[in-house]
Amino acid sequence: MTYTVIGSSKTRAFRVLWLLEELGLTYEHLPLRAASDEVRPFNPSGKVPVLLVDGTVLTDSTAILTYLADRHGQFTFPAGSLDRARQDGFTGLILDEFEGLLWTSSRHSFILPEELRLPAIKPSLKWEFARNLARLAGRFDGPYLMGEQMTVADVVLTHCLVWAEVAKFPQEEPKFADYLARMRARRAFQRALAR
Ligand SMILES: N[C@@H](CCC(=O)N[C@@H](CS)C(=O)NCC(=O)O)C(=O)O
Repeated sequence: MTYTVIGSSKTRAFRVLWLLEELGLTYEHLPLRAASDEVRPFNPSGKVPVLLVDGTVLTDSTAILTYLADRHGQFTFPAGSLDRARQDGFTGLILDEFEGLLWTSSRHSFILPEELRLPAIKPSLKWEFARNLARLAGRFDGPYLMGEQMTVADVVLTHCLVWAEVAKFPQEEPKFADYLARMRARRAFQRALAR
């Protein structure tokens, strides 16, 4: 299998680079700019990440993470198990309750045409983010979302917490401050960051 990751580590491509590092796999990295003409032949929307697997195009970071975890039998519970259904529930929740808010904020900061940006939306996004994080903290025992096993849901959550820091979203849950520090200290995370 040859893997080629398209997208800079400053985008959601980071998730894919990090998981590949965790899995100890070799890969090529093309840090092409999101929404550029170079990306469109692979993904008509221009969105990254894209993963090429022996030339086959895979899109959407969560689908790519799930494929890699299933394929290599790590960072996931087996498909069809109840634990996997709970894991996928966490992944869906993170996309819905954290990534969605961050991405809406980004779109109203620098993605949408300037005349369509509504900065007034940001306080409500930040309020929701803080409420959702407090709610998740209430059901988080650690060390990972699913307990003792780190899964793709942790890759997505950690990436959202880093993104929240950059976007100046509130993160006042001590449990997640500790979690983020532990995740960041992972060698694979550091290697992906160095890309
Ligand atoms: N759901 C997709 C979203 C990908 C996405 O929107 N990526 C951003 C960079 S983080 C992008 O390419 N934006 C360019 C655009 O929206 O035009 C995924 O998780 O891969």
